[in-house]
Amino acid sequence: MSAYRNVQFLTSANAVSQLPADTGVEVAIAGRSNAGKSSAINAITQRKGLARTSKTPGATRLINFFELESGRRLVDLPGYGYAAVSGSMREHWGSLLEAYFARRQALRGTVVVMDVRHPLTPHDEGMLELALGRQLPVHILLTKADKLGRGAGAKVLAGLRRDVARMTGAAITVQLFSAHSGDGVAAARGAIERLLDGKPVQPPQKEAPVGPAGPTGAS
Ligand SMILES: Nc1nc2c(ncn2[C@@H]2O[C@H](COP(=O)(O)OP(=O)(O)OP(=O)(O)O)[C@@H](O)[C@H]2O)c(=O)[nH]1
Ligand SMILES: [Mg+2]
Repeated sequence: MSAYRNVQFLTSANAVSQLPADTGVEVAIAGRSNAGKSSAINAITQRKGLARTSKTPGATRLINFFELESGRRLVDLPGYGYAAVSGSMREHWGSLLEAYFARRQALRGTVVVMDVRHPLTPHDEGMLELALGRQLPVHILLTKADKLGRGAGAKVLAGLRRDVARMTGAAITVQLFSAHSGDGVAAARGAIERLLDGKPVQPPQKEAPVGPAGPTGAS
């Protein structure tokens, strides 16, 4: 059974003119080529084979749109950082992604997928800047967590949380994930649902009351 009964592939785009109607809400999935974006989409929707996965980097060459429910979409972006693509192809993808992030009104947030064994490459940092440029939240999946022991995974998680915390003012949340073991899949689905609903992935920490009733207001 799928988590989304009517989930379906909607369309592919290789140019801004081919993007589907900019209505409803969507969350984009970005990440290095071969990081595990398409596998993450399949695990989260519980639909094997919905997004095409491959051992060969560069499998996803177009922007692929999947409709979870009417007006709610997941967007599989082409992977970046794949050395074997030609320079002109890389430029084409780069400008397509920039245009998508600059103009897409339906976009509510971005999930950035990183291999837990190689997190936060310079390309990932560029992606975070692009995704955060619109002041939209970012949720990071540290995937292939099954490749590391629990202790090692927890250490990478803590380190990355520390690293992204310095990107001041940005709403970035991080979790461990594995499409193979299923670890973190339910949490990732919850995060995407919150992004689609325009809610923070992690509710803000309770702060001490300020104002007349708070400590600063007492006379
Ligand atoms: N061990 C392990 N392997 C994974 C996991 N997720 C993906 N993989 C493998 O990593 C490879 C790439 O996965 P994809 O999901 O196709 O990666 P992608 O990011 O969509 O790649 P591009 O479309 O090329 O950008 C495949 O061989 C997957 O089986 C995971 O959680 N654990
Ligand atoms: Mg892919």
